[in-house]
Amino acid sequence: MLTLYYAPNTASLAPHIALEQAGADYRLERVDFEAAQQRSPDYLAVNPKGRVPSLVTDRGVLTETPAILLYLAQRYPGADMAPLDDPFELARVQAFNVFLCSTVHVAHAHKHRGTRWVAATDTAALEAMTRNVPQTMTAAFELIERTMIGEPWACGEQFGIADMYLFTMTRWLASDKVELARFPKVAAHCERMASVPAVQRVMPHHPPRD
Ligand SMILES: N[C@@H](CCC(=O)N[C@@H](CS)C(=O)NCC(=O)O)C(=O)O
Repeated sequence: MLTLYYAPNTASLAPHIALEQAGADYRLERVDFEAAQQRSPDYLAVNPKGRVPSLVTDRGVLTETPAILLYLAQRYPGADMAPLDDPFELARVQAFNVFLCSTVHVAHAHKHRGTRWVAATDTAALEAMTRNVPQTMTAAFELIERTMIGEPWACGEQFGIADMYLFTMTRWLASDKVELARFPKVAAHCERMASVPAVQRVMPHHPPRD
């Protein structure tokens, strides 16, 4: 039995979809951000980084969304969530996901989590970081739209872990004040994702948040 520590509509949506797509035996533990539960001693004992997602496995805890997604793809090969037998194609999927993790997620985090980078007392810097989020998220999604996204799925023919992660971040655009309609391929991908049964099953756990 796997346990996914999650918070609604955060990066943890992606592994949640993967667990559902895989038909995995799992349970959910919600981390209440409003109560700052991610920084509670109990949760820090699970994940010292104080972030979600965390996946508790029979061999220990996994963190970092791209790592969790690849683990699930490998643990459930029958679900065909990544091109496991093709090193080049698998590296392309990882490149997609690492870009989402290291660039898009970090750009988005500048909105509310600026104190990771500057002092909490530096309100001018924090406000400037928040103000710039629409621009940095737009730049990242322009790159995805123009140079990265495939048809019909993020990496081409095969539906899988990059789709789950891209969908997760696409859903952040509205709250980041970026119009999805600016990116027709990403918008079509988001619509396609909404019709995937595994996505439909998890969405009640992930209402939009600011
Ligand atoms: N690099 C990590 C980032 C995880 C992360 O920052 N998650 C956010 C939610 S989307 C979080 O837990 N934030 C809580 C906080 O910063 O206090 C990953 O890819 O899993």
